[in-house]
Order: sequence, then structure tokens, then C-alpha cells
Amino acid sequence: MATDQISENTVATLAADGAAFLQGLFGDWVDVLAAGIDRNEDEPSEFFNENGTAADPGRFWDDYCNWARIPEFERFAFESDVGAVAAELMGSETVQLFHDHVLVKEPGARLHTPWHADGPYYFVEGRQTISLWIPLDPVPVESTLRFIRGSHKWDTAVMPVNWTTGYGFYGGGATGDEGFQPLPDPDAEPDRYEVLEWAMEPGDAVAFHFDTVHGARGSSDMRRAFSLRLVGDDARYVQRQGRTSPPFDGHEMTAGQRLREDWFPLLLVRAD
Ligand SMILES: O=C(O)CCC(=O)C(=O)O
Repeated sequence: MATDQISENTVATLAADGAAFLQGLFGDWVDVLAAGIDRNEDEPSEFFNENGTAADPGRFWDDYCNWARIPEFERFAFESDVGAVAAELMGSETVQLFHDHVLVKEPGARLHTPWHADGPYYFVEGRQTISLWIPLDPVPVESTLRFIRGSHKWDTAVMPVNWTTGYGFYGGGATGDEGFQPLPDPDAEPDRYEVLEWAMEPGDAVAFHFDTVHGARGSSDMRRAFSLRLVGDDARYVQRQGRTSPPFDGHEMTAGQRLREDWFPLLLVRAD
């Protein structure tokens, strides 16, 4: 079981730092997920997005919310140990699937993934939230996902921005208006922020809280990643100031509700 590899130390590190590295956890699923990404590229959804510009030497595309129509993603969500892993990591009795997300940087992709936390883009909040980002190619430290240690505990969230334009996701600039703080720049202020980053192999994973601030540089090599977003017992629907990402239009949930299980299925309920 992949859960055998989750030590108390890993759980404590994730709680303290907001991110933890999990070596080789999903090695058996690399080929399945890679086939799913091929299928996803051939059959993009309405959410498929080219983040860079045509002038960039390599593309940076992403797509999400496809598990119900891409069988490889559905298999991973429901047949792998990912639900059990998430339950251990979150300390949760239940694990619900929020959504899947594919992020591909092709060789020469220049666009940096801006520093951001996923939480403010989402309509769900809780202490028990987790993303598992799983690369399907070797990822050197230069192009890996990077995290600001402890940022999941910040009082003021980082301004969510549109990744291509850099403008505020709910309107406005990236300057920290509307109750948000401006985007941090850990490379310019290394004494202020501690960055966690790991060179990774296919099938490794990084686990991180929805509120952990993270980003990535461009990539000189192919960097395909599959990420699964999961929520636990205390996660509740929250109303944001605009259409969220993902939007899940017509969901009809109201503030304080658990996510509806017919749209966000339970992957696991732990027995007492
Ligand atoms: O893959 C990337 O560059 C960004 C990933 C990310 O932001 C995420 O998985 O939340």
C-alpha cells in the first residue's frame, strides 16, 4: 500500500510546512496517467487553456475537471491508493474528489507559473484540503513546483491572478487590493521567504494544502504533471466574489455546506 510510505513525520511536516515530498508513491500509475494526458490533449475540454503566447518556444497548457470522461484519470482516482493517502495526510475520515488538473510545460516553455495559492480560486475552504502533484517526466529542480514554507498559515491570502495576463482573477491588478496581499517574490527576497523545492522523478508526488503559496519556473524539458485536488471532513462551500476556477456552474450549493457528493464523489470513508 502506498499509505505504508506515509510516516507520522510526513504528516507533521505537511501540517507545519504546507508541503511534503513523497518519493515514488505513484510509480505504478505513470503509464496510465501519461496515456490519460495524451487523450486529454487529443480531446480537450471547454477548460483547455494555452497559458503562454505563440511566440514562446514551448507551450504551457492545462486542462481540468476531466476525470468523468478520461478513463485513465477516473481509474487513478478510484482504483489507486490516492484516497487512502490523502486521508492519512489530511487526518480525515472522508476524502472527496474535488477535481483533476493536468499541467504540461513543453520543452522551452518560458512562462512561469505565478506564485499563488489555489484556495482563493476555489469555492471550498477547510483545514483538510490537499493537492497531489505528480510529474510523469523527470523534473530537475530548475522547473519543479516550488512552495513557500508555512504560507498556508498566512493571515492574508495572496492575490489570485490570471496566469496569462497577471491581472486579478476577480478583477483589479495584482497589487494586493480587495483584501489580498500582492504576489510575493521569494527569489528577490530570499531572507523573507523559505522556498521548498525538490527535483522529482516520474511517479513521485508533492502534497500541499490548498492555501500553500506555490509557483514554478519555465521548463527546458517536457514536464507533464497530473494533479488531484481532494477535500476532507471539514471542507465547506464558500461564496467567492466572482466565478471561481473551476466554476462548476449550476452547483446550487450554499455557504457552509459540504460539497455535494453527486458532483464530488467520496473516494473513501474510513471505518472506525
Ligand atoms: O504545474 C505547474 O506549473 C503549476 C501547478 C499548480 O499550480 C498546481 O498544481 O496547483
